[in-house]
Amino acid sequence: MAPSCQLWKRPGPRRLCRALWSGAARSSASRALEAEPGPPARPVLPYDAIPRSGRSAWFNLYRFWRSDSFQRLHLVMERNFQRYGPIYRETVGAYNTVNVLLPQDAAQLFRSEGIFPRRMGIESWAAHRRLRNHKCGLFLLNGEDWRSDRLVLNKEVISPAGTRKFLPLLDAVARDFVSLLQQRVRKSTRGSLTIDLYADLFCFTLEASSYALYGERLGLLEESPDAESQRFIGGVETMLRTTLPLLFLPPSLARWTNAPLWREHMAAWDIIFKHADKCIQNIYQEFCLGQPRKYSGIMAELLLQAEMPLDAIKANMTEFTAGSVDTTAIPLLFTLFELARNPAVQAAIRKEVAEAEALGPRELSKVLTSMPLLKGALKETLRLYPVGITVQRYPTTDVVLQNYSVPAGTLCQVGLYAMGRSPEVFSSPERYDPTRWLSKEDNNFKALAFGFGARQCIGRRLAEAEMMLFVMHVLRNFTIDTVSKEDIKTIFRFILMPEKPPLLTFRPID
Ligand code: O4T
Repeated sequence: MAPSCQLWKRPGPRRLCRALWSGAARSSASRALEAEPGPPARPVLPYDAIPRSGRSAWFNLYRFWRSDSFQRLHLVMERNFQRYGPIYRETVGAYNTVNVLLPQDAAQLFRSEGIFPRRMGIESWAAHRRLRNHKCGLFLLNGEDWRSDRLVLNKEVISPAGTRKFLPLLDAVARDFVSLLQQRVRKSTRGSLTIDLYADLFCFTLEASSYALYGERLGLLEESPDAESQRFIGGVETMLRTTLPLLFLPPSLARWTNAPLWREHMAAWDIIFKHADKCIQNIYQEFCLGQPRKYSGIMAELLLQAEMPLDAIKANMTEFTAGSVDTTAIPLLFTLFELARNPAVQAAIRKEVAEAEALGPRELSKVLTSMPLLKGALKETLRLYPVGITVQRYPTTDVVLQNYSVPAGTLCQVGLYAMGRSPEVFSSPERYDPTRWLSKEDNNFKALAFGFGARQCIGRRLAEAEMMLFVMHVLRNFTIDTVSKEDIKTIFRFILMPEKPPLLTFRPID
């Protein structure tokens, strides 16, 4: 394929393309953070000169709706970048955005996000909270309300000290999952296990997150996982799937044009809140009867600290419970698949895991930091399969992106799926190569699946630890293989998902 730099048939000197791909551009992302941007090489172009995809907003919305393009939004964006260049404007319905994909532009958005970073709100989610008189959690809050909750939650959820406390809980669940796999292998005559792990991975992430959040096991890794938890997992999936079509329609319009979709969305939310409420009531009751002596999860710490009212704790615990299932299970599935079809990478990581284990029993956080190749594999997975396909920000000041002036308050998106597969950003982007993250090469603003800055994903450390510990224990005990070496087709349902989960074969390592 021609270097896609030439695919960008946009006006502007060809030397611009060459300049973009020289080392100069790459280091500019890091320079962009230090020095104030120098005077623009050329006069800054006006906002209206930014290339635009499709003309009429409402026709675009209709086209998207008819061709169900919402589920291929990531592919539509990738094609648009190839057609219009590294920046283009999109208007779909009432929704107008400037899309970029180069690290240096992500750095610019970071520099102009202000102290209350914002992403596009989700009206159907906020409408549910109002209807049911629930408080909003971090994801839906903005401004001072967001910041005060975030500062309290950071200590227990994402700080190194907070992470160190919940690591042992996640490790126990990862070990139990491996025991469950070993049990199943023993039952099969062939001494191996070929399985669609999709449902089991959701059970693992729900079990692990619930243990870290509430300090109690749900018992999902036994042979007959409990029905109520299965309903919850289904509820999260339904809620995410029904979020997408509602995203582009104002809820009032959605309510009477798509009553069934709206009803399904509300019902899914009610299942989610019911489950989270049960977990919260259990621990709150025990907490009132006697404070726990040892660490028993994030919620207990928040209750002990009493820096946040109970209804705010509940709103955020509900978001963490529901937000930590699919968003961690799906990258795990993609990682196992890529390790299965890249046996050399799998062997190298298995060797790294064995060497880390040979260093003898140590604090888990030290074990995890001694496996850079495994960490790199997770970064490769999130490069090729970013769970959230964009990072959104509203710049608080006018910002210059690709030499165009973008007014403050304009919704800007970094297209992560397109960035991760762009040969202008990653050499041989199709290769699953964890070592690319180890080199001293400038990787600034290239690993953005968890966002950046003060509003980056608060569940980041929880998700990374769950994935690292899971893959570490699985590779220590099994080889992973897959029949189909073909790429997995992806669809976007508010999170990026596999169209069809792959079959994986696990063989015990005696
Ligand atoms: C927003 C959040 C935490 C609730 C139910 C959530 C979810 C969920 C999520 C977590 C990343 C994302 C990406 N979308 O880029 C995919 C479910 C809250 N969540 O899945 Cl109550 N991490 C979503 S994003 O717009 C943040």
